[in-house]
Amino acid sequence: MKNFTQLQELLSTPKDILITSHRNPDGDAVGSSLALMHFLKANFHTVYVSFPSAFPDNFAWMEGTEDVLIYDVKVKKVNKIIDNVDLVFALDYNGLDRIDKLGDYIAKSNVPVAMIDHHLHPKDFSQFTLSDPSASSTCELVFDFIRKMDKKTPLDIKIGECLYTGILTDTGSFSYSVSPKLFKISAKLLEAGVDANKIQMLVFNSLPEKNLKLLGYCLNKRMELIPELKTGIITLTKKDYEDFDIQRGDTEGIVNYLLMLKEVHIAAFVTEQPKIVKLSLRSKGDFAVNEIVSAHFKGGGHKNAAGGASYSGLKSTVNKLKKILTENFAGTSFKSIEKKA
Ligand SMILES: [Mn+2]
Repeated sequence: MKNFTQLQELLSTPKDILITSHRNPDGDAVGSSLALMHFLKANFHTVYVSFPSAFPDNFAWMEGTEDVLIYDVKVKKVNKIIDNVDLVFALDYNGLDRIDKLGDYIAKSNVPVAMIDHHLHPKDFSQFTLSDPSASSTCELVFDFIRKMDKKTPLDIKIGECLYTGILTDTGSFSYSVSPKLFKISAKLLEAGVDANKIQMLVFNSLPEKNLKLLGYCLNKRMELIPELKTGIITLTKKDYEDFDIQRGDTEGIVNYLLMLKEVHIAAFVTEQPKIVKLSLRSKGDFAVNEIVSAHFKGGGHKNAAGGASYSGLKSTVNKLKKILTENFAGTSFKSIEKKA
């Protein structure tokens, strides 16, 4: 970690701290933020947590969620907190532009920032930085950070549950981004008392009925396969959003179903939002979908999982994507990947 000693020094006496994570917080965002909150509180700091927007219901069981301040609805309160804290933690995002107006306010406040994150190409905005794109999750890095700060105290079970949740969701239940180190950390979390079955149930087996119906609809009515591009696309219109009463988080993970098909190497989930069209891309093997979204759809992410946006309509966005994939498919980069895959 860059400037770890200085951060350790700063945290050696009780401080006021704000922990932030990204919009549409996922298991890793919520888990890493709350785990760090519990750790810092146990070390006599005053800690606040704020996300730009609300988190899905299946994470509400984690201890501490009731204290999370959603910036969209608590702007003034959080701004006042930013004015008064000694330190802001930036977890699971790599630039203040990723958290919209919350990031603008933090940038203006000149408060020191400590970033812990695993996304590629971190921006230069933090005084203290733990950035490792090879890590499975921010939770994995928060585990490292906590152990580095305090080697002696046994890991608290509520910290363990939060960290395990982020690891579980960011690795698709240990199906990608895994490493020997990650399994060692996970083993330590289980030794601390984390019940892996319980968390699997709480996070993945607690869907409302409408989500399963929406998934069925996406696969049955909204899936397009393009064998020559090894691509699958699912689209949702504004009307679909109304018909299924789709809320934030309800479409999480749907794109991954496309990758279950042997012939699909690139998966796209394209949805019509009130003002923009959103794209979520996934891939198998070496095909870097983050390069596609950063070059053409004002987005970014990881090699195998990235997101972006378009300001043209749903159909023209899909057509643009197909054209880009056709060009990439003809290019040498994709052919070399095909051989490997
Ligand atoms: Mn993450």
